[in-house]
Parts: sequence; C-alpha cells; structure tokens
Amino acid sequence: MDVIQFQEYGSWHDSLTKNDLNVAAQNLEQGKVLYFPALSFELQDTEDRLLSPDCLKPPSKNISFDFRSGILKGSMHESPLALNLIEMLKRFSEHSLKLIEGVLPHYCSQLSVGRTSYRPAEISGRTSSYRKDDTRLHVDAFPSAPNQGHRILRVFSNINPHGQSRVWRLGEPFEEVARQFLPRIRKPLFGSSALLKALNITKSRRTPYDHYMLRMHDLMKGDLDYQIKAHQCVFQFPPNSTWIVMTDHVSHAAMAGQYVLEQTFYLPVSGMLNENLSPLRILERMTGCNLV
Ligand SMILES: O=C(O)CCC(=O)C(=O)O
Ligand SMILES: [Fe+2]
Repeated sequence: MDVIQFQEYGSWHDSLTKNDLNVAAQNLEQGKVLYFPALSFELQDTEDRLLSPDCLKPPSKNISFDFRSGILKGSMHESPLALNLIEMLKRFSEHSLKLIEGVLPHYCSQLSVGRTSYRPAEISGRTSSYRKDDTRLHVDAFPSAPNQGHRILRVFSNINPHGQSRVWRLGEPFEEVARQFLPRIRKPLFGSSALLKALNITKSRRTPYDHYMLRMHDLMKGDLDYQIKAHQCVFQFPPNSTWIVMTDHVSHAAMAGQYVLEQTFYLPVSGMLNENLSPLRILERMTGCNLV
C-alpha cells in the first residue's frame, strides 16, 4: 500500500508515540504518503466566503503566500478578501509546522518553510500546457526555483465543504521512474546553469540534480503511454482529512477535487534518517556523478 494511515491523530497539537514516530519517518522516506483521516483544518466563520474559485486571479491555478517576502500571488488583488486569505494561509502554515513537530520532530532543526498555497479551483476538466498539467503522473521539480537536492515535503488538507474528495493517482517507486527516464536525459550543457541564473530564469543555480529532476518531470508528463501503463493506484482523500508527502520522490497526479490547502517545506538530505533513500542520492548512484 502506498498510503499509511494514522487513524487516531485528530488534533494539530497531537504527537505520535515513540513507536509510531519511527513508522512515520521510515515510511515517508521510503516514498509512502502519511495519511491523517481525522485531522481536519477548521475554517473560521468569516472564511466561508473564501470557498469560491472567484478569489483566483486568472490564469493562476493557485493562490500562494510567502511569509518571508509577504507576497500574496494569484488572488484578486483589489479584493478585500486578501487579508482574510492571508490569515487563513498563516493559520494553515502554523498548523502544518505543529503537525511536522508532532509527526517528524527530528526534521525540525533543519527544516525550512516554503510557500503556503490555497487551491480553490476544480482540477478535473481544467486545461493547461502538459508541463503544468498536474493530472499527469509526475515528481515535483520547479523550473524557476531550483531546490539543489533539498527534499520537498508537503502537507495537504482537503477543506471541501460539499463532500468532494481530492482524488490522486500514485505511481511507481522513484527508482523505477528513474530507471525508465534517466537514459532519455542528456547531461546538462556546460555553462547552462550560470546562463539561466544570469538571465533571471532561475532564482538560484540550477544544479545537475535540478536538471535531471526537471527533465524527468517533463518527460513523465509528456509520455501519454507511460501515464496509462505505469503501475499505479487511485487514492481519495476525503474532506476534513490531511496528508504529508515528499512530492519530489512520490510519483503523483491530482485528478479531481476543489478547495485544498498546502504547505511546502524543504529539508536538506542530511536531515533525513536515511539520506540514501533521497532522489539526490539515488540519481547520484545511477549517474555515477555528484549532482549538487
Ligand atoms: O493539488 C493537488 O492535489 C496536488 C497537485 C500537485 O501535483 C502538487 O501540488 O505537487
Ligand atoms: Fe505535484
């Protein structure tokens, strides 16, 4: 099973027993989703009005907030709801950090907090370029924000008020994905990472690791045969549930659903229990090169 369930975990301030702490971290690092069916993110009265796709500024698919810069992206700017949105995202971010403290406490000293996002649009039927199409199986890699080998750890909560689940497909283990796609990827061109940085296409240096991850992301999404034939299963996350997943490692696709909150964290591989399980170390073994 690709998902491991923590049935009893019902509050953002809970913590796991010592035994479950090991179970959680080991399973997460092996590419499983940690699923909390009873952990729900409660909206406050004034926040019900945020449950509308109208808060999105087209063509954005998400609203995101970065606490380091204070920048809110993707929302109707002039909207008086902006402050409300920031409040909700801030609370979700704090709750997510509490959840990580309770479930994966040994990550906390090395964890950095990334963006918080709100996804108020229905996913199914949405059109976009194939690269941006998250209904296709992929591992996460961000073109303009190289993560230089850091793990992408994400917390999701389904806050749908109409009983609608977030429907995901979960694909093959990372090694299997890499075995199929790595041979199709050329080495990065000499000097390309400095050029991308100089042209401001990337915010920091795109390392060889970022190059391979991004190409894998694109090749997976572009290969329709692979999308159908890859070993996979469907999992539905119902309203009022929460899940944690390392999306750089777990092949995933979001097929349907509306109204989800998400918090991104970054973790250096040295913060893991077993860094040999990271995409960075797996790709380094497979290519025989240092990639960051
Ligand atoms: O919105 C979702 O349910 C997940 C979409 C996705 O692929 C991602 O955020 O990495
Ligand atoms: Fe993704």
